[in-house]
Amino acid sequence: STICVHGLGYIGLPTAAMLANHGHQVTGYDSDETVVQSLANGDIHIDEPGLRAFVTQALESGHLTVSTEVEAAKYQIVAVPTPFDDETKEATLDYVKEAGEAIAPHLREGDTVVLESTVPPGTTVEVLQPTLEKSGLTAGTDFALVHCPETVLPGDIITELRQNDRVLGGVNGVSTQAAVRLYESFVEGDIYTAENATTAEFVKLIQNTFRDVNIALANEIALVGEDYGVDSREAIEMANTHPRVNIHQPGPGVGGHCLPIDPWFLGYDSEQLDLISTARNINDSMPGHVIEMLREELGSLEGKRIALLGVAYKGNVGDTRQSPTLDLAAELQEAVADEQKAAADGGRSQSAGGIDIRLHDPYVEDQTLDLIGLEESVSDADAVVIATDHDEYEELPIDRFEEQMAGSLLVDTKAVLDVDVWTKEGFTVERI
Ligand code: SAJ
Repeated sequence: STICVHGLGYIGLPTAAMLANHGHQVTGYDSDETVVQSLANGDIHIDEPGLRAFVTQALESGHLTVSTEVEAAKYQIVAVPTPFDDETKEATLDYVKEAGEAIAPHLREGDTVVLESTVPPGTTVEVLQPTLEKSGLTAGTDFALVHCPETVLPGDIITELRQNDRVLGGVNGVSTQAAVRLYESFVEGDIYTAENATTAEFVKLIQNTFRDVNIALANEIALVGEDYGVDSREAIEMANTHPRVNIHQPGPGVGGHCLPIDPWFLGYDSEQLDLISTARNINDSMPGHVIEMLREELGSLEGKRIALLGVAYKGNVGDTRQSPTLDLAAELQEAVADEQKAAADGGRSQSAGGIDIRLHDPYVEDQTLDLIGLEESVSDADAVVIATDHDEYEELPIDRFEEQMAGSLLVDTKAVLDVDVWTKEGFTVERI
């Protein structure tokens, strides 16, 4: 079939390549000329294992072309960003609307439009449908309209795109079946059809909410455990031997572009978010807890040098979106500014220092972040915080740390270090 994929980002690009590599004729559309230009030159702008070869294969076969022009196609797939406004706690649906408006003039009878972007319940019908119907065609009768949420895990996108089960829901049964036929062409998992598009939207959101709330539970358990002097990770491992218990892992917060955001989408037209919003707030409070842990050992943070190892939002990826490490860095700066203000208000003299935060990450390539080498980052550090569970951090060079660091405090928020080994060498290892 001919397919036009809207948005060549984390989801749209792998999806377009997947469809092309399964024999479909695909146009990848993006409104950003630089994205399209670099892809046309064979440059893959998204950092994801295996994606370069996968997209190159699709481009070289001629089944995938990229363009800044929307084309008429049997299937229109929308995979555009739905950014979240942190102030209003609402989704920005402008890109969904724009996609609909871009598709409308090309829409023909018998076409199918699929929305893959994660959206608040009701968006397919209330936001996308009216913009598409400006074409004069009616959803459900003249063209099919369906929501089919993506569920892939960054770091394993290509495999999960193929293997995960999919849930899809259309504005009517004919719509749903039209989309089933498309996804059947590459999905090896099961395809489930929801009652309608709003249900499919809801399903996606509660999947990520489930994970977020469970991580909040793990984080709260860790905080309670600290009050009792209990190692929560050991306790969680023991608890999880029960056949119906599966507690998640505590950490310095929840990052990425999904879990910190999607639960709020459920509040779009509902006042019910109570446990869900509390869970969000617990997860958001974890960088603050790391600061408390540092203060407990170091006292004042003013004039201190702290190395933060791992800037990506999770292990073994280079993605820094909503990374807890960046929140931690910002909150450390604020904490020291508050210390200085309190000192000034109390008439005490201030040291000129501030706080020296050093960032290291073997995966992140962001030039704006001022990342430095591992040894340089820990050199003269009063404390090192391991904030992301990259595999590399399990094998940190103890002798170099001994030589380089000014202090001996390691805050291992993800429990990657062998505590006994490091303690034996004289380090203080604190875990969440
Ligand atoms: N985290 C914990 N403790 C845990 C598990 C994770 O603190 O026990 C943290 C991670 O460190 C990270 C954050 O949670 O900061 C999110 O990581 P993740 O691996 O749980 O999920 P994402 O955001 O990479 O991808 C999620 C996935 N959703 C679910 O597993 C339900 C993925 O399948 C979705 O496709 C993706 O969101 C999305 O795009 O919605």
